[in-house]
Amino acid sequence: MQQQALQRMQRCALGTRQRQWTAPAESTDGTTGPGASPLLTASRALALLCMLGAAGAHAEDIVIRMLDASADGPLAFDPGFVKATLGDTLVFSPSSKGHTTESLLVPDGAKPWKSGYDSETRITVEKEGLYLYGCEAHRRMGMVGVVQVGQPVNLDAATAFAKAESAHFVMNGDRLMRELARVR
Ligand SMILES: [Cu+2]
Repeated sequence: MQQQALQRMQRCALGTRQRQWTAPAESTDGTTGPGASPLLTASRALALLCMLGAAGAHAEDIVIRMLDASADGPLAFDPGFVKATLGDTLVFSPSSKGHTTESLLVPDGAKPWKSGYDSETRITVEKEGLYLYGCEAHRRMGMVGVVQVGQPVNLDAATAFAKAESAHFVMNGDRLMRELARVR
């Protein structure tokens, strides 16, 4: 069927020049053999690009590393602030050992999460707003992060939570408020 569609496109494209495309004798993909045509290859590439565009819809994987030490100090998620789009997937990567990821605050209707230790964890964000999260073992050491998805519809709740949470930190004391200040 695909071959027929390509032949139709080929005939259409070449019609004005009155040229007939003939299928290569030994090839079914149209890219090799004596009958191969650069135009057919181009139309195939175009069709492939269209398929990729439709399937991708710009949803992205966003990697957040769990680290013993980062540019922002010890015990950190890197990057500590992420701006994501609805449908993106956060990929928490256990780059150092001994960490987890768990949501501390999520927008209304969003699913909370809690991972085991040293596991890659994939979270697809399906509700707009701010997500605050931390590591179970190092939450009190300020191993926390912020994700913004679309508009920060729950900014007031997130700010109140972050202030209360930060009061318990024994290190990286200003990290959560700093990351939250990056929300736009
Ligand atoms: Cu940790």
